[in-house]
Amino acid sequence: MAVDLLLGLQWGDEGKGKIVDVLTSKYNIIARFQGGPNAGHTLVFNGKKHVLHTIPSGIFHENTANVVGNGVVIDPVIFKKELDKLEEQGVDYRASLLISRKAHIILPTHRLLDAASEASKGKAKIGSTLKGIGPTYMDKTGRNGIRVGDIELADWKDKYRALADKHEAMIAFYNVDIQYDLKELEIEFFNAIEVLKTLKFIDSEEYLHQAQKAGQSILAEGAQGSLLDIDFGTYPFVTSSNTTAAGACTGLGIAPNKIGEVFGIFKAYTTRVGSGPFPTELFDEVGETMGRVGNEFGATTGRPRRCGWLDLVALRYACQVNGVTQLIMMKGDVLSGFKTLKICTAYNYKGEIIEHLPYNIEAQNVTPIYTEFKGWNEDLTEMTEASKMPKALNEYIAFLEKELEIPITIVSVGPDRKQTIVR
Ligand code: 2SA
Ligand code: MG
Repeated sequence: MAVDLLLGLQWGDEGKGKIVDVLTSKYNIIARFQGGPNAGHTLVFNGKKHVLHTIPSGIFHENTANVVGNGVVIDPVIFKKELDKLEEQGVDYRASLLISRKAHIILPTHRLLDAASEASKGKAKIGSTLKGIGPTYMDKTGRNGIRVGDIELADWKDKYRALADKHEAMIAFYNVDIQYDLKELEIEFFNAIEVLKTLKFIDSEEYLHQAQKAGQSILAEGAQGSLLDIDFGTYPFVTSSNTTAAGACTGLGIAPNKIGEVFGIFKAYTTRVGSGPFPTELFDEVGETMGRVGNEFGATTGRPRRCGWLDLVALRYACQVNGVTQLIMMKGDVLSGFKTLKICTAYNYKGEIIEHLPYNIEAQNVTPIYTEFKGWNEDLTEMTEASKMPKALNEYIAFLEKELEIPITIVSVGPDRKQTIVR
């Protein structure tokens, strides 16, 4: 069976966790392929909110296997906290949670390096989540990283020490004011490593290959969003992994010809957390309302998210890079009550009208060109049928489908599993 992908098409926080949770009953396996504890996937069901960072969003379903793939970076300390939360809720993850031996480990010093790098940049900082993501992927591509499989080896602590010592020298080189007690951090780290060791480590590419051969269905769950992709995002204000479809191939060992549906998920408007260009960003009360009604705060860091109108130029680009076959529109309910809605359909880029995403979308080069739409006042949060959707919402959706030439098959109207309209 083909492997389906679910990817964020904007700057993250599109609602991937919720939709994976909604779709999980159709799949035998949910697999994460990139990112790590920088992600915050929020799921709401039975009146309770759950936030996952590294663990795949299928974990609350019995009989679903959850694979943390080779492309993911794992912080044992945060991972342990996630496990503790699951245990508190009576979720039995022991049989269903599988971790790739090739996934890289985030060390305490990676987190410190992230902080030092950000502090050294001052105003030009990336606005990272400070989870050590960048430094860990640097060690991966620099061929210095420590992988999950290493901690099964007798001498891995020597490798750890050498790397942590090098990191300390690097932190000193940044010459910024970072206070830390590595001894203390290491106690927590090595305790968490022992917990990690009690879980099932697998050769995940082989596991997924055999599962596929046996006819099992697999959904690859993306983290962050396409515009945060290390290659195709708004570099350098991006994360350090490939968040786009190709990342699922390298992050799980899945061949491109084994990919089936590509679910692209986007918000009916746009948000971004952290620094970097955002052409349709709003600094007025419209943006403020979106943030308030949409409860736009980082699920990992609690930072307020910047808000703005839907950017079709960027969305078109993301659909193209990912080969999206079905679109899922989130948070339609948040747009209820606006008299007029806007969609950015082109950019004025240095005086020229363009419809593709240029190399540089910094504010001084790009002015968004908008098409206006009539708003709707109906509360959508109780709506469960497409036939009940207001006319203006249908027009908004029809316009996007026509422009993107991809069907919008799901419209989400609230954070709960139940607040989902299938079209
Ligand atoms: P990092 O930590 O090195 O990956 O940060 C680099 C940039 O990537 C952005 N980034 C994110 N953007 C949106 N959501 C993310 N996850 C959390 C959430 C974020 C949070 O679900 O809300 O809680 O703040 C995420 N992870 C990374 C980040 O803001 C930087 O711009
Ligand atoms: Mg999120």
